[in-house]
Amino acid sequence: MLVRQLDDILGTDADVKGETGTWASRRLLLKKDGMGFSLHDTIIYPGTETHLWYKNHLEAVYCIHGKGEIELVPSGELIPIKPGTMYALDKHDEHLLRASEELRLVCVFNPPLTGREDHDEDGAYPVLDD
Ligand code: 9YT
Repeated sequence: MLVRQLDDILGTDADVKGETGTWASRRLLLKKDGMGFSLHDTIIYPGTETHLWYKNHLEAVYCIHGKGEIELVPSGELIPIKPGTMYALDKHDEHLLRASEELRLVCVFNPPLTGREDHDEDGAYPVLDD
């Protein structure tokens, strides 16, 4: 059984800050843990917009704090995000994620991330081996 505390991850290699400067991802479970998914406690900084397009991954997101919205690309459809909102990018949906207040999101990735992945210019993560 694996037991981890967020406090033990802060400031380690599993505490990843995006190059965009718009988010921090505290990676609680990674590929090496053998669960078949990775699990992240993600902060989206207030007043930011992040372009995301996970071409190689499926992501489910559950908001536990804050306020924001998603704009789907190219349709422009707006989806509000507040505590209790879950969204799953089951179609590798391209989108813009905006935080009007700091968002705290529980994020699950399949396939699991391996470590310190950051977004490429399209907002995707590469598929990496350990
Ligand atoms: C919602 C989202 O995808 N934000 C970007 C960071 C990502 N969740 C991660 O690596 O934890």
